[in-house]
Amino acid sequence: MTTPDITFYTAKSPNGVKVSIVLEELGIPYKAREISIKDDEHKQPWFLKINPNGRIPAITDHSRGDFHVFESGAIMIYLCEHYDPEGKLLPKDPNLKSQVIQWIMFQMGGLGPMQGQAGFFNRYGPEKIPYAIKRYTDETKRLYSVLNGALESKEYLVGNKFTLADAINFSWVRVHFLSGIESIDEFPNLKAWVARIGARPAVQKGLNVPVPDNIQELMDNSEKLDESIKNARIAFKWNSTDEK
Ligand SMILES: N[C@@H](CCC(=O)N[C@@H](CS)C(=O)NCC(=O)O)C(=O)O
Repeated sequence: MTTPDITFYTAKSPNGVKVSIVLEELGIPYKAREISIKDDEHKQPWFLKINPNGRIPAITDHSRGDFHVFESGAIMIYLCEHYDPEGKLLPKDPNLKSQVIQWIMFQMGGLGPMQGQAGFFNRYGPEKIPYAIKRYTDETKRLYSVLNGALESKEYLVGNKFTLADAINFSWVRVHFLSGIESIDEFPNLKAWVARIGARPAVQKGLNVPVPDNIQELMDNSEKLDESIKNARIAFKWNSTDEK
């Protein structure tokens, strides 16, 4: 196995911490490079060469000829293919591997986009549009119910051990509150799983990259929550309905 030498481009975000959780779980050395969304660093020509989609996260693997990877799910798979020889997070068994990839696709194509829109319309957007709020909140909750069902009598989504399937979905479900879904009490398996995954030491480390995690503080303090929403609106230029 090549000795890893990775730069991890990220910002405070559930898509970013998916990757830092994997880096920490696998003990891969990396340098985190915080990208300033507020200053549009992710839209600069140098960064677009790394991620043509102009979004975080992305990585550059210097030990493999400065190979760039963008899209969080693809980065997680890449890291396992090169730096997880035992198949700790991405099993070698083809059926288990397929199941993990199914849950990766579920998150990338479903949960992330739906919960992201729920958050936008519930908390961050410049207008409150009831139909959009209902549509994305209902769909996010439906996806939570799918996860809750899959976790019936199980501690992890695939093969009775922590894998990429858990890491990728956990990073979004844990911030349900920021998306306007105040509680997940109606999904008891999911709630217990969030606590279980969140208690892993490597997950805790990953959640604090590139800046300390403050989700609990935001849940406990409405003034801090309002301030954080205001800052996100400015950073992401969500203050008006004009196109960016
Ligand atoms: N599908 C992409 C989504 C990446 C994404 O949307 N990243 C957000 C942060 S969570 C971003 O960079 N936003 C910058 C912007 O909207 O200008 C992935 O999973 O990597």
